[in-house]
Amino acid sequence: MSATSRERFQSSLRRARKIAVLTGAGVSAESGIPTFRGAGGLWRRYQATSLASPEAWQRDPGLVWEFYNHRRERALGCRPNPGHHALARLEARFREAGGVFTLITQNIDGLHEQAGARDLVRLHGSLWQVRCLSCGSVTENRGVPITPAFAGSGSPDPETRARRFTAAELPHCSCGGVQRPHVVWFGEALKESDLAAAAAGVDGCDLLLVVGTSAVVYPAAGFVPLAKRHGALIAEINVEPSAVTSLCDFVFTGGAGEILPSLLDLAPALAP
Ligand code: BV8
Ligand code: ZN
Repeated sequence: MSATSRERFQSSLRRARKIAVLTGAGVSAESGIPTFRGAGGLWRRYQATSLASPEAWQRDPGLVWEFYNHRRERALGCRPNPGHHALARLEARFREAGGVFTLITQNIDGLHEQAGARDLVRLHGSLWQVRCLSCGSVTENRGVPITPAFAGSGSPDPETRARRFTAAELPHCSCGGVQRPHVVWFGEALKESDLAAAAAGVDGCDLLLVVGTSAVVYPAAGFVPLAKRHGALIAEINVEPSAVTSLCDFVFTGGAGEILPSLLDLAPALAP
C-alpha cells in the first residue's frame, strides 16, 4: 500500500459528503464465517450456490434446512471483527458530520448489525429470519437447531449419510405454514425496496468502498459500475483481485479486519 495512494484515499474520504459501501462474504471471513468461493463454498458434495436455490428447496427442503441450520450454528458464535467495527465507526462519524452514508451488504450473517451499522441495506436477506410459505409472514428466529429434528444434523462432511426430513419436522409458522430461510436464492428477485435503497445510496456518492466481495453475483455487483458511471471514486479492500478491481481508483490488498481500522481512522475528524 503506497503512502501516496493511502493519503490520496484518505483526503478523498475527508472531502466526501456521500459515501456508499458494498460488502461481501470477505468482510466476515476474519470473524470465522466461510466465504462462498473459498474452501467454505463447499458443503458435503454441494456448492453452497447450488443449495441456495428454489430448485434445491423443491427437491429436498430438509437438505436445504440442514445446510442453513449448519450455517446458523456456525454463525451463532461469531462476532463482528475490527473491519465491521471500523465501518460502523465511520458511519457514526460521517453521520455526525452531516454526511450521507449507506452500507449495502450481500451478507446474511447479521454481523454488520451487531457492530452497530444503522443505515444498512441487506440485499440478500437474513440467516436469522424465516418466511412462511403460506401467509408470507417474516419472523426473527435464532433457534439452533431450527427445530429439534435438526439437532446434531448439518455436518459438512461429504461422507455424512443424508437423511430425509418429514414436512412435520420443518419449522412451521403459527398459521401452520412451513417456513423457509428468509434469504434471496439464486434465480429469485431481490426486494424492490432494497434495490431502490441501494441505488439511492450509490447515486451521486463521492466514494464507494467495495469490501470483501468477488463481485460476480448480480444485481449486487452491478452497483460498482453504476457508481463509476456516476463519477464516484472506487476503493477496493480485498485479499485478492475481484471482478471489479479494474474499475477501482484505489486497491488495498489484505484482510478487511486488518486494513479498515487504520485506513478509515480519520483523525482529525472529517471536514465539517
Ligand atoms: C436475480 C443469499 C433475477 C443466500 C446469495 C445479471 C443480472 C441479474 C442476475 C444475474 C445476472 N447474471 C447472473 C444472474 C443470476 C444470479 C447471479 O448473479 N449468478 C452469478 C453466480 C453469475 N443472480 C441471481 O440469481 C440474483 N437474482 O438476479 O433474479 C430475477 C428478476 C426478476 C424475477 C426473478 C428473478 C440473486 C442473487 C442472490 C443470491 N443469494 N446469498 C445465501 O447466502 O445462502 S448470493 C451469495 O453469494 C452471497 O450473498 C453473495 O452475494 C455471493 C457470494 O459473493 P461474495 O460475497 O463476494 O463472496 P465470495 O465467496 O464470492 O467472495 C469472497 C470475497 O472475499 C473474495 O473476493 C475474497 O478474495 C474476499 N476475501 C476473503 N477473505 C477476505 C476477503 N476480503 C477481505 N478480507 C478478508 N479477510
Ligand atoms: Zn404463516
